[in-house]
Amino acid sequence: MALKDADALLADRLTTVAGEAEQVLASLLADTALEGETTRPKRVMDAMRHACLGGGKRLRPFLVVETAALFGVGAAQAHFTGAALEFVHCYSLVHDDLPAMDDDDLRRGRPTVHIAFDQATAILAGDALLTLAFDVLARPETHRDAAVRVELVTALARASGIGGMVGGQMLDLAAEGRFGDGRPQHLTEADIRRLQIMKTGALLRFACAAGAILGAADAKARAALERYSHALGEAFQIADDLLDVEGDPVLVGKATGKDADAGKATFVGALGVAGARKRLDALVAEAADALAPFGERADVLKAAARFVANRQT
Ligand code: GRG
Repeated sequence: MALKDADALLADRLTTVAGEAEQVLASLLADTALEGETTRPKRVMDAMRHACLGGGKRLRPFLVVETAALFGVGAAQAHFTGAALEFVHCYSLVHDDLPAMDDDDLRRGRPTVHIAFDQATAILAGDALLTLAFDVLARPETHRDAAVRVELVTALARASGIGGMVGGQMLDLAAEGRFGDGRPQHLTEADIRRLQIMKTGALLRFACAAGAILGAADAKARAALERYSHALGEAFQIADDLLDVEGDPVLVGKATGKDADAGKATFVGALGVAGARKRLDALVAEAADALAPFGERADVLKAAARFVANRQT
């Protein structure tokens, strides 16, 4: 497929999947208490909906849906796993925005949860989103086979927990000098890569692994998607670092210029803007190469790597 056709297909798929994801998320965030629950207090439910609905590119659900499609799994089924992942992503943003973490007032162009509500509600909304994610993965609607559901639960727990996103966030805060003498640590490019692989890469890798898990993919296909998602994750982070330096806060939907102010070690800091752009090109090529075994069926995922690398939001 020509690049411009693949980009048009991607734009169409991103819009469609985001619309579907919004509906699934909204239905999972209903006020009605489920079996085993007593009641769902309205204030924290409102905060969870504020965190999850009406914004966001839904890149992670998109990756689950599109990788699952490679193995013949329908979107209606993949969306439950996509929603679970989006809940973890949204919880991480709510907690990351808190004053004790990155201290942001604006997210997705709207007040962050602790500004729109209060800090205690934001902490509880994040906690409830994280636990809801695993509730959703454990439901039969996610997959009829309980062994598949257990594999998804384990993979998401590891991607989001101490050896994944939470661990990466801790390394990031430590690198800022939060826990020592207050001076930022010097990180090598390899240190920055490891931090990124954990903090932002782990959830993106889970998104692609989830498609393969749902589709009972063989080891070769799983390895190809793992290679793709590694390249995509690094490209995503470099693009994020570039947006912080060069992005338009109105388009990005949050404050920019924060990394340098916080003394954060970033890819752009390590490689320079030109070096970061060169690395982005290499990662987009690597992502496309990794998907070669799937042929044209993976064109939309190749286009997603280009989109992630060039994104303005
Ligand atoms: C609080 C445990 C804990 C972890 C926080 C993800 C994270 C770790 C912090 C977010 C800081 C940040 C802005 C990282 C850059 C990558 C990132 C996750 C950007 C936001 O993701 P997008 O662009 O957002 O997919 P949307 O709004 O489109 O969903």
